[in-house]
Amino acid sequence: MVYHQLIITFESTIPFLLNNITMKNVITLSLLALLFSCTPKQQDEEKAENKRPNILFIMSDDHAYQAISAYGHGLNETPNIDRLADEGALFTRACVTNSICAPSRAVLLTGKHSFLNGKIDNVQPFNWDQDNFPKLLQANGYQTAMIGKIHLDGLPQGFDFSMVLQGQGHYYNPDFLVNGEKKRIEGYCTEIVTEAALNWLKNTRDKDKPFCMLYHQKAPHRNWKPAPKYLTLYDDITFEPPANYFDNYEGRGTAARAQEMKVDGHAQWGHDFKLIVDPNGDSTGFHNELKRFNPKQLADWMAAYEPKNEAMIAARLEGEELARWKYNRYIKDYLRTIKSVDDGVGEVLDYLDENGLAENTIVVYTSDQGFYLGEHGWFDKRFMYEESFRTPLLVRFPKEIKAGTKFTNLVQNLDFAPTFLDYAGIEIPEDMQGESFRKLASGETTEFREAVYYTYYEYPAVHMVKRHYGIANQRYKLMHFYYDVDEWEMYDLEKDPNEMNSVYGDPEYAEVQKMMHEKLAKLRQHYGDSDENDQKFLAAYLEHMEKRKR
Ligand code: SGN
Ligand code: CA
Repeated sequence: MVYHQLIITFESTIPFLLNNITMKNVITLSLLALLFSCTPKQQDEEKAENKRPNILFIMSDDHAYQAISAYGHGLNETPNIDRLADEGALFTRACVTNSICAPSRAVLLTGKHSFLNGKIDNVQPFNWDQDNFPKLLQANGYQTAMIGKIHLDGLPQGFDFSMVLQGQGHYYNPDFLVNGEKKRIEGYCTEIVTEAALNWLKNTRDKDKPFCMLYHQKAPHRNWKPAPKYLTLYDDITFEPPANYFDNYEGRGTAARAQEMKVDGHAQWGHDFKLIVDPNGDSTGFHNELKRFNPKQLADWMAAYEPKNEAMIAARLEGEELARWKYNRYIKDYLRTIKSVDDGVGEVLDYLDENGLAENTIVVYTSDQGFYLGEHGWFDKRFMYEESFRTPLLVRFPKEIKAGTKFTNLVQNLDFAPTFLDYAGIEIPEDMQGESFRKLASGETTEFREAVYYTYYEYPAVHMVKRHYGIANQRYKLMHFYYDVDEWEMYDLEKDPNEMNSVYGDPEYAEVQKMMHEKLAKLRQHYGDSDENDQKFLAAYLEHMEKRKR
């Protein structure tokens, strides 16, 4: 076919050449043409057609959907992450089962709720011996890698290659466990993780096997230290805080008032706002964090921050003005760290393009949970309120997912494991609790679960968000806060999308309330959760914390 076309082109454009050509030359020319017309990229693509798909799972830490431009909040630009929505699907109401780091990752790996996989909070150990989806992929011929933050102690199981931060990890000059061996790498964490991911893709993996790579950034986790090249990004902009930044928590229960996660109240002068000396002239202790920097990193940092810090102190801000300054310092640093995450996504997407892998690779971008960007006056997460209950989710798989699709379904992080197994053609174990969203994403069905179940346990602890569980469907959300309170809250998200007024106990909602209680009881039973579980985990947590004190 290609040969034929070549001859026709030759005939029509340069006939005199053809007249003078011998048969031997024609054969040589046509072989050459064949070679050039079928580039290595196309060859790869053709081979890939019959292959099981690769999985590139990109997870960042605490990345709020409000800070991805594809979600349309107008805060920042993330052109590379947005590509996944343009060329694939954007899930607008993806959510988590437990809005905190390590438990969220345990749910991702196991496809089971926290109360079943046992990792209920950030502090108690995770059992790596249990089944996880990378183990199953690996056993079925996949090459697997885990690079970046996993926040689960111990040597990761299920990976041919692992390079993981220890615990939270550091933004500057981080320590990694590379296949179990400790190694400090000089540089900026987000860039190092991207480089390692590319290196594995280019040089390490067995190219004859499908791959599954978990590429996990630490950013934009607290305390939001930007890369050297983005230290002054947004310096010329003033951000307007969300409308409910000055929330007074009327209309909600004790839990919303008792938290310790206010930008103007709980965030710290040093650790969060990066002042070395606070407005009273006292040392904040932040200089200790800078001891990790090398001389060049330190010089760049000081040059970028100190003039801004000095100007702020000289301005003697108070009240609302000070609260606005704090919001701006917070949001700018947060968004600066995201800029590096987005750059990294661009680099790996380019690699897929350049190597003919884009067609047959499922690319997912998500976060371990959402985050408050000043809504209700907060940073951090944990609550079942929308900003932290939801998480960004963008999925590209050109073979099955139509470009530019949007889904409002209640997809959960619980669904990743079964979904990936489904794509890989591997049987989904009976005890996985999530649901594959493959058919939903491809448009083969519009049916999906109607309501989701949520649990949160880490209390008393940093940020003081009370223990709670709840149910959400498309319109309503019912939550129960327990342990040192016994309070219910319910929200009508259609009328009150920012969850400013609980309608629990409102006679107008009596029917809805009854219906939601019934659904919640059913879901708890369906997933195997109960008050006894809550009490058991509470006792275990309190005992663990007691031991840690001793
Ligand atoms: C650290 C942070 C907290 C954060 C938890 C959990 N403090 O303790 O602000 O809520 O991690 O985050 S910091 O001093 O380390 O910045 S999680 O993402 O790992 O769950
Ligand atoms: Ca997190």
